[in-house]
Amino acid sequence: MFIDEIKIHAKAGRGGDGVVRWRQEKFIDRGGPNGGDGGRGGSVYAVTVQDINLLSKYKHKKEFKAQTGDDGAGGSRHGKDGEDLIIELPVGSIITNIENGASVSLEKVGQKELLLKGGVGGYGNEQFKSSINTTPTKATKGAFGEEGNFKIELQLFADVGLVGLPNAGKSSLLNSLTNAHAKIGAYQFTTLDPNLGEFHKYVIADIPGLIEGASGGKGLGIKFLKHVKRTKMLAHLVSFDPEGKPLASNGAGNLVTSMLKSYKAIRKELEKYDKLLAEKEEIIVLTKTDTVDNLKIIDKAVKEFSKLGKPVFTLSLYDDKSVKSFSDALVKLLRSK
Ligand SMILES: Nc1nc2c(ncn2[C@@H]2O[C@H](COP(=O)(O)OP(=O)(O)OP(=O)(O)O)[C@@H](O)[C@H]2O)c(=O)[nH]1
Ligand SMILES: [Mg+2]
Repeated sequence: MFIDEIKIHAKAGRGGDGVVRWRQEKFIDRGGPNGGDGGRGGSVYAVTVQDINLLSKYKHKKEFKAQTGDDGAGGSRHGKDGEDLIIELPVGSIITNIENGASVSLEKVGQKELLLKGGVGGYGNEQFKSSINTTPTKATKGAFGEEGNFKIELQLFADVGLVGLPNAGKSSLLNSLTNAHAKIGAYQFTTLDPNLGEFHKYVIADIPGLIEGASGGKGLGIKFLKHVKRTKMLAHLVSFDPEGKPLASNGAGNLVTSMLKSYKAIRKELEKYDKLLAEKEEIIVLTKTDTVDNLKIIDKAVKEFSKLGKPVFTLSLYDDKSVKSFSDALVKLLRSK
């Protein structure tokens, strides 16, 4: 299952204690102080990785703890530092410290952020040696590491987000343009989790679950709309074969009208969710042209959709040329940004 929000508790390591030790010298009962300092406790870091399914790995792991520093030792030996704890999180994660509200956004693979600092080690008695006190019996304890509760929320980053009614052909298009292997089915809501694919160094996301009423919770509701938020451009797919009905029963006018209607219904959901979403750059992709016998219907649809003032493309997955020319146009569009 795709998980895009988790809560965790994390704790940095406590510093090791400083110790009181004495040099062993012949004939001297108590040599000079040589108790070493404690090691630093391990810190907790978040590191960004590509895998968008990673949060599900933490479903049952809610506690994270970095290593404690070792105590100092005689012979001025410094305790070993505790190992840092690295929590891998998917790119697009927003980490919020629940107590103080501080938040950091992971936007690039490899990005590393300090979440909690390990405690410093305590001082050994050697540190307290001075001209007036040559035999200090004082050492200090290691400090506690920071700890905190965090909310981690994933909001995908994508260059293109595929939106549209169920069955519009979003996952099919994602698979044919990218390395993705999204599930495809001749029924609605085949896709229950977002899928990502790489397209000429850009990322395309298949955003499932939009139907009329989605912003009010219908279908998969708004669960995935947040992933559209940080998507640079929307490709809105509208199928020539929305219900799988034979076209004979549909006049050209009827079909194009119903396509416009379903387009507008989705637009309304986007707007209701977030005005900014609706203002995003959008291209319109009219899919499944192979299901249309009368080419005039396609022309009419292109004409009507073009009135919206956005780029309009037509394609069929059974027509390689149409996929290729869409793909070329999309690359061009993305590169022009
Ligand atoms: N005839 C035809 N069928 C297509 C084309 N593209 C996709 N399909 C079919 O349409 C159905 C739905 O395709 P999907 O890619 O699963 O659609 P989707 O938009 O991802 O659907 P959801 O995941 O349910 O939102 C599948 O049976 C596909 O084989 C096309 O160009 N022509
Ligand atoms: Mg799908």
